[in-house]
Amino acid sequence: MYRLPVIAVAVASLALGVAACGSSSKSSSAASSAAPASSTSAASSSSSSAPAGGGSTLTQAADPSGALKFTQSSLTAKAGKVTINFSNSSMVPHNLTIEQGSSVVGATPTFAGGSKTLSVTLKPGTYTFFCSVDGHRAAGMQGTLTVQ
Ligand SMILES: [Cu+2]
Repeated sequence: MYRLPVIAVAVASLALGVAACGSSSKSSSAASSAAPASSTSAASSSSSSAPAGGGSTLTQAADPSGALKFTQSSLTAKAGKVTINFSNSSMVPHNLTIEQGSSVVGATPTFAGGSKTLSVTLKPGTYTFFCSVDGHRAAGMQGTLTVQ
């Protein structure tokens, strides 16, 4: 009768242990202080060495007056975990979708009035961000995200 709780605790702590190990081994490398080698024209598409932990936080906003555009047409981030705080204070529903080639790598929900946070792990490269609401991208609601 009292074996069940013991097993449950064991399983739970095992899961915790695995999760802790996994996340710490990825993010604990304290190499983020090293300056990136002077960027020779963005041709390096290889990701041989794992990106250092830390990551970048970006902010982006939809035009507050309701125009179909973002306030910034280009964003730059460091490779690794990229967090984007997207705010939309207008009445027009928008989202922020990130795409590389034709593959969506992440998106916020569509919303109006407020802000959403999107976290994605990105390798160096050039990405496109846009609003996937019908017609908005075509109207100009897009830009470039460069990950270094
Ligand atoms: Cu939109």
